[in-house]
Amino acid sequence: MSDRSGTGPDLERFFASADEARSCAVFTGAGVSAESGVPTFRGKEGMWKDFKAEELATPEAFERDPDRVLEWYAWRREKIADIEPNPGHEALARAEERFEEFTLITQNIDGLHEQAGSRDVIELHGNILRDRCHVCGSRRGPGEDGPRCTCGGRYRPDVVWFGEMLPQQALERAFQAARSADVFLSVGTSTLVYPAAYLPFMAHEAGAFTVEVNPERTPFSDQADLVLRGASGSWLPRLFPREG
Ligand code: BV8
Ligand code: ZN
Repeated sequence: MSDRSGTGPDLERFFASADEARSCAVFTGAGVSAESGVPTFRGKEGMWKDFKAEELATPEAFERDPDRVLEWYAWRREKIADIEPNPGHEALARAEERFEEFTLITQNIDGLHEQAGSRDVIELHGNILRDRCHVCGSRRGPGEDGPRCTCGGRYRPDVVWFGEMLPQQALERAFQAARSADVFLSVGTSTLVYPAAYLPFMAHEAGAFTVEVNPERTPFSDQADLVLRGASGSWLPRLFPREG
């Protein structure tokens, strides 16, 4: 039997729904990686603070001054080069076994969910460890360098910039998972960036038991069935404890 020590009324409600649930979907944002040392976007130590997102994370910025944008991403790759998954990532990797159907949807581009053992992660905003040709879209993994693709186009990080479409298939799968989840968790996201931020609202509309895990309020807080105010690294291992 899993360790449900320290179960208060909040966790009771979660376990009651989770025990009944056939399908679970979890939606994560930068807050889940904060405890691994990755700065969030909009927090006080946020990485946007020296730059405006619209300035750098856009195709216009890349077309106007590619070197400046690539320098910023090189700095970010530096910052996440030797980070490790934290107990929150590990708990979500364990959560897969707990449900007949489990979908992990992330806005994060740091690859930490896969590193923690999560399989089949839906990366709505891409992955900073890969490059993509800005012209023909062909991808390459980390370590391959040289600025240009064989088609002549410049390589850029394989992430979704403001004003760019999200990968259509990934978005469709995420919408489907939100609509069919019995339990939906929204963890570590300011719930400000669309269309990803539709997901918790869609799950709530479709009747899922919705949980928000975040030390601060978000636009979704009032609709969530259960709000767990605090860090994902401490709440998630309690929601998905080690078995045994
Ligand atoms: C689209 C990848 C249109 C790149 C990112 C004007 C012009 C153009 C578009 C728009 C516009 N106005 C609005 C839009 C739409 C725009 C948008 O939503 N803007 C917002 C700001 C209003 N969206 C887009 O542009 C999207 N594309 O709409 O295309 C279109 C339509 C048709 C045809 C063509 C085009 C693309 C959006 C994707 C942008 N890419 N990142 C990169 O990273 O460099 S966004 C960026 O924000 C990251 O992906 C990040 O994941 C995402 C969301 O942020 P969060 O993850 O929530 O992180 P944040 O720091 O905000 O919050 C952290 C949270 O964690 C906080 O709540 C904090 O309390 C909590 N926390 C802290 N510590 C912990 C914790 N929680 C738990 N535990 C802890 N320990
Ligand atoms: Zn190309």
